[in-house]
Amino acid sequence: EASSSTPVVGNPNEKIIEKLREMSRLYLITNDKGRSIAYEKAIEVLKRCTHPIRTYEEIKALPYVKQSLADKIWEIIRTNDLVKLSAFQSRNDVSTLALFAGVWGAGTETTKQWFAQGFRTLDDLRTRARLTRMQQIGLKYYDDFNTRIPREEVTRIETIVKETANEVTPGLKIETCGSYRRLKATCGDIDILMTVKDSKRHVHDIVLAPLIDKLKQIGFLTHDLINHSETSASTSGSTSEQLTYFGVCRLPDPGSLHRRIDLIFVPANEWACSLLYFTGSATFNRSMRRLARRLSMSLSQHGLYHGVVRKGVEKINTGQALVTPTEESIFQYLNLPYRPPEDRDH
Ligand code: DCP
Ligand code: MG
Ligand code: MN
Repeated sequence: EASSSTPVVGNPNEKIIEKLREMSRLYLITNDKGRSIAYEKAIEVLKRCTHPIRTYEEIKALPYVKQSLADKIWEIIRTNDLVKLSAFQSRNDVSTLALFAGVWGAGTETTKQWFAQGFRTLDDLRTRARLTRMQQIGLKYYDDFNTRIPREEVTRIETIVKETANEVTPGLKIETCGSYRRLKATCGDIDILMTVKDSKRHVHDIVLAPLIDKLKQIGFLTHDLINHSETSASTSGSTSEQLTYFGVCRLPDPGSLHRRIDLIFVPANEWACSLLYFTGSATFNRSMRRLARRLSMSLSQHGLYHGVVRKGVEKINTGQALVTPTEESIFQYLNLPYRPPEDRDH
């Protein structure tokens, strides 16, 4: 997603953070995940810092900040500028890749290809590129999808989904996750997690599919992007599967924008681990997984396992699943004090 999250008002290092955030975003766009993550880590460290950083010694004292990054932070403090960033931003390919990255359904490989094929504008894509059905929708609603959603609108969207779900299958458990659950003022999309008690696999197919149908009937869902609730109905055998639906929705008011919505249906025993995962942030999830690894455990959206034996990155023994009825229980297994969603940006 091209948009960045809401800036923390009043952070004493906001100017530095802003520039680092832009660097991280551009590295992601040019497919340099490693550098992008290094910048994100530095941003999180700075966010936690309650005083303005003024000296080189203070920068060097920050955890996770390596030499080259420390030099860049020092440059921002001294000159209020970052030469590398300006150079980055003025690069023809980077600004075009950034523009193309805003097309939902286009990854870094695709945007790179489009650039190599000589496309430079959204109009070029519209008229000359070979687009998947998802990318066509991403392009059509380019401005809508890149406009962040006010919290109040997410609440109204959530209400419609909850009311409709309750008509179709009473007793569904539903929680809006992602940035909304982390109490952000605006959200990039809407992430809704659902489960039903004692769900067996076949129940998923008779719950999610009718809900999607009903939401289409009332004109709320306008387009499908990815619908794994349909495909999974035809594939048999696999157990404990999460069903995902990625689509587009819109409130009935005139002038309301098309919004990206994810509906995720999970088995009841995976609820807490899924809730934790889909609440994020992605950075927080990475550090939780890293911590689990250090404790010979493994954490995913499906569950928490202990007694995991690894050789390098490979798992020699996948361990045993722990019972995780709540998010709190996951924190407990990892010997961590509980952190509410709004404290999970890092
Ligand atoms: N997630 C993750 N790693 C990813 C993508 C997602 O761990 N690469 C998890 C954490 C996210 C959650 O899924 O918080 C939802 O994904 P979103 O992309 O919707 O991210 P957010 O809801 O956090 O932010 P936004 O407001 O941009 O939607
Ligand atoms: Mg989201
Ligand atoms: Mn999402």
